Amino acid sequence: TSQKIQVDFDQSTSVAVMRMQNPPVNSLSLEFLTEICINVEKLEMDKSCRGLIITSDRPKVFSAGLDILEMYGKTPERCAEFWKAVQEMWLKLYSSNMATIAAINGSSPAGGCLMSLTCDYRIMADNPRYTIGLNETLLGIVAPFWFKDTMVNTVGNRTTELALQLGLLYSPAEALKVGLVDQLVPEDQVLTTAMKTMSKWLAIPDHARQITKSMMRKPTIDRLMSNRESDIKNFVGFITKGSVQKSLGMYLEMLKKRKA
Ligand code: CO8
Repeated sequence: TSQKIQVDFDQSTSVAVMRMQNPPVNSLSLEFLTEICINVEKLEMDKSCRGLIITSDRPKVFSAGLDILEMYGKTPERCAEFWKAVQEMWLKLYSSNMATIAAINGSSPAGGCLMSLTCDYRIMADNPRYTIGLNETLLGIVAPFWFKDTMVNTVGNRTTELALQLGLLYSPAEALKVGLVDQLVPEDQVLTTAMKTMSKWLAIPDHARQITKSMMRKPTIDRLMSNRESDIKNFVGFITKGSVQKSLGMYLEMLKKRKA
């Protein structure tokens, strides 16, 4: 049992709801990523669990993405360990046999957006204060090829090209328009809509749905699977550069100032 992830599995519906509760903003630290992976793996192995809904227990934020502090002033060894966990989270979720739905009840930048993109369907709260997108370039960093692939698979090449270069953070209405999310609902209906939608997905025979999902995603998954080590090297080499560390430091400063 963990404190940062709360899983409620309902035997009668075969659906698990995974709530992220890592204050203040569900940022994905090494420890938190590890907990997510352990919990997803447990559900994956439980054959009675057919559907997974991922949501946030925090107000206003689904997930702030990767914990920037895990990439700032850390040793190369630690960075490598962290990146391996990010890969693991993506691999587990993107290749899950469960039907997965992201109930996006708050902002979802960068790694948070990636996490929701691994799901089969995305429902977002229709609150114009929330944003979603792969905004890495705003931090002076670059979304890796498999982040890019996941986005291309969802919204196509041109939209991804614009979004990634400009670090676009979309409002819910804009996200719906480009297909980054599938549906908008009032804030208090995100989870209930996810439950209702899940029953539609679970009406499809599992084996047919699973094979189809795998057919769609396998080339993308294989690309990382066969390049994990070089992707880690690449990340560590990039993130530990002085110029990149400087950009991250400035971004952290900006986050603090914005608050004050
Ligand atoms: N990591 C670490 N700390 C964070 C993060 C984060 N991602 N996001 C917010 N925080 C901190 C803030 O600095 C603040 O700290 P403090 O209380 O000490 O001042 C605290 O969390 C609360 O944040 P806010 O006051 O900003 O909370 P709000 O509710 O006003 O806003 C947001 C929530 C919208 C999530 C806002 O915090 C935000 O925009 N955060 C930044 C999100 C972001 O840009 N994330 C990108 C992370 S990079 C990533 O995920 C992919 C990297 C791929 C690597 C590729 C390299 C090669």
